[in-house]
Amino acid sequence: MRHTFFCIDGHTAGNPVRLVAGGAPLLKGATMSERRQDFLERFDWIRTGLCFEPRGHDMMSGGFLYPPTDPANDIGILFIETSGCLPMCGHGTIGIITFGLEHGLIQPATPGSLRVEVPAGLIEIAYNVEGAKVTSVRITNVPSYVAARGIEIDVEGLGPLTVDVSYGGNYYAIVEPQGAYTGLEAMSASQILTLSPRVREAVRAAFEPVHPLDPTIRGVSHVLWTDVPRGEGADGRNAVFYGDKAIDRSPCGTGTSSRLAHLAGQGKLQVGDRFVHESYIGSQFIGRVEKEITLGDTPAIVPSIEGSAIATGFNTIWIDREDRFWDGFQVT
Ligand code: PYC
Repeated sequence: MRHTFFCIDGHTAGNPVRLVAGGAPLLKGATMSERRQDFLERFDWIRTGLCFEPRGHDMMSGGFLYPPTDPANDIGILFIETSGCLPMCGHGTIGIITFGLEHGLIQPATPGSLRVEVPAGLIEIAYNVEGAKVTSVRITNVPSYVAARGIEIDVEGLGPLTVDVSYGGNYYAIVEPQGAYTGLEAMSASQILTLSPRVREAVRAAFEPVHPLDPTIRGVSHVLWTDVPRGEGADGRNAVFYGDKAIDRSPCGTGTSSRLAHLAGQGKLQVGDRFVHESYIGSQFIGRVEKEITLGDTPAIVPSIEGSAIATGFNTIWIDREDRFWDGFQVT
C-alpha cells in the first residue's frame, strides 16, 4: 500500500524544513497538544518515514498544517523531526509559515499577522512580503523560563561542567564557557556530536523539568553550547544539538528563546533588548525580550525570534509498505 505526501522542501537559515502540504492524517484532540499525542500514538511511522533515511537525514524536520482548534486563530502546526514531535520549533515555524503563505496554503484573516496554535501553546506571527516572497517572519513565542540552575555533571571525554536548564518551547541544557568547555572554537562538529548526548544523559539523570501548564512537555531534549559571536552584528553564537546526530544549522528558534530567558534571568537582558544569535554555520536570528510575565508561579519572559526561509522545491514522497525501509531507519 502506497501513501503519498506532497511536500515543499526548503531551509530556514540553513536548517531543513519539510512542509507536508498533502497527506496529513486526521487527528483527534481539542488542542494541538492533544493532537500531538494522537499523532505520536497512531501515526509516528509518517514522521519516521519522512524524517529518517532513506527519505530524510539526521537533521530533517518539518511539519503539517491543521485547521485551528479555536476559530479565533488562523492555523495549527504539528512539528515532525528526527527526535519526535517537538512541542515547538522556531526554525520550522519560520519555514512552514513562509512556504505556506507563498503557496497559498495559509490565508491570514489579517494580512501581515497570524495567530498560530502549536503543541506548546499559542504563538503570534508578523511577516513581511515582497512580491511573491515572504522576506521575514517574526514569532512571538511561548513563555520561556529558567527551569534549573547549577546542575553539576561529569562528562566523559570533557570533564566537570555546571549547566542550567532553560525552556523556550523545548527544554535545553545550557552550557556556557567554563573550565572544561572553553568555547566553540575549541570543539569540532564531531566533538559536539560525541559530547552532547553525554551532557544530555547526565542532565536527564539529575533533573527532569515538567512544563508548569502542560505535563506532556517534559525532559531535556536539546543541548545548547553558548559562545561569543564570530560574525558581524551578532551578540552571541551557539551550537544546538538535537535528535541523535544533529547540530542545528540555524540559530535555533526555541534555543534562542531559551537563551534569552537564561540571559534575562542573569540580569543581562531587559525587556526591549535585542539579541542577535548566530548559528554554528554563521546564519542569524534576531531575538528580543518582549515582556516579563509569570508562568504558573515561575518568572518568565515572552521572547520573539525573527528570521527568513527559502523554499528549494516540491517533493512528492511515497511511503510504500512493500519497501523494506518504509518507515525509515537511522544509522547510529
Ligand atoms: O528552531 O526551535 C528550533 C529548532 C529545534 C530543533 C531544531 N531547531
